[in-house]
Amino acid sequence: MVKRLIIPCLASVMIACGNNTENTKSEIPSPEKTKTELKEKKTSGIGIITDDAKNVEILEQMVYPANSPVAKWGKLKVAPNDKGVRCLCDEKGNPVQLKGMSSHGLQWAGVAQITEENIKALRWDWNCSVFRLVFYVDEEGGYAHNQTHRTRHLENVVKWCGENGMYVLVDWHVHKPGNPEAKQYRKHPMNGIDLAGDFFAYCSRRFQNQKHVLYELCNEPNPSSGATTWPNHIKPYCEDMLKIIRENDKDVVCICGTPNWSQDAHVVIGNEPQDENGNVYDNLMYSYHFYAASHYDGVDPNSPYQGHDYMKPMREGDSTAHMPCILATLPIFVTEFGTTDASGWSNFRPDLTDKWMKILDGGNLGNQKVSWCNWSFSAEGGESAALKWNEGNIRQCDRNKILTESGKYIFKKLHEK
Ligand code: IDC
Repeated sequence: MVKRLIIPCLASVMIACGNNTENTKSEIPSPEKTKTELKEKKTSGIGIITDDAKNVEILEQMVYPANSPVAKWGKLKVAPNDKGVRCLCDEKGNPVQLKGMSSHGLQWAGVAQITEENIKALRWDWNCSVFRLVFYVDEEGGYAHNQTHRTRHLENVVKWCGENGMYVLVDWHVHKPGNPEAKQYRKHPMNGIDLAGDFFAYCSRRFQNQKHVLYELCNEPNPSSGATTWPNHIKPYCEDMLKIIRENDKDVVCICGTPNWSQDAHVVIGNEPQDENGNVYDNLMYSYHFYAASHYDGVDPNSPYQGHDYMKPMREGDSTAHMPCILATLPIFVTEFGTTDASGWSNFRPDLTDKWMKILDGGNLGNQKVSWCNWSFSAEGGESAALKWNEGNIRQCDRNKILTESGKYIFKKLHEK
């Protein structure tokens, strides 16, 4: 197992880290570029959606346990905070900050152990208010290759999270290929189905009455399979998905992936997804991802990634790069972060993660409190994993024995006020 995973992982770090600065630059349009190369592509057009998805039975609204996050906060929305900055809010419009764990790949379920008991433990022992459910698509046994992802994982986990009053963030895990418009997602070579459209048609119809469901339209768009830009690929993709979702669920919070492994949120500013009448969609957020040892403040002497300060643009903006404070400008959700380097395998850095936590807890010009999910609730993928091993019900295990150093750190963070 480990051998199989190391190779793609190292490759992804090399691309993730090596290309970051370059790609960040190329995403900031120069005036000439705006006119020519970045002319926006029209929506690609939605492909085949199956009758199964279109006609799926709509579930009745669930009742959430008293004192649970969902009972307290209800259906979330995006609204302004005291400073007028859009952010995640409860049903009444008060800012909320969700905190929780992300699953690993469900196709490697032997290591992920997403069971009913463990969802319960995440809510009541770990104090999570959100769980991110990750659907890798075309990678080894992912959603495209196995029906049970929908019939079992999606159905069960949405139900179990609801029964425990915990929000569930359903993530369409774009990773390889890195373009959400790639045929593997939009017109699958096996059957020609618009897999992404079909997935969100199914979810948004089936769960339209559930207050605890949120959608991440695409994890980490990236250039691994060719140029993947906000205006030409990601925005048109998100507009297609929103058209589908909003027909069934007019206000569910949706989070758009951003270019360069969800690190270039700034390219969204002034160019947010719009409906057919040209109105920017409500209740939209944008994702930002970091792996603390790779995406840090640029001054750590032990890091190979010298010089680039990833924190400053989020916290206060960066005038030399003509970047406003992202957290004072856009509603952001850190749908995935790691306490290690971007491979997930090594370099656990609680000190650098702490610096990020301060920013996410409102330490930014916009006073925006940023929700987060930690990668990952599993024993896979190296030091970023929270568990050392996990065979079944974590409640019956000695926490000190099953948690990794990262797991212990995150467990503590989840209990801080
Ligand atoms: C990694 C897994 C690894 C798996 C690989 C598959 O840890 O076991 O083989 O994906 O491509 C991300 C991605 C996430 C990565 C993670 C660690 O969203 O899928 O998981 N990472 O590399 N972005 C930055 C880091």
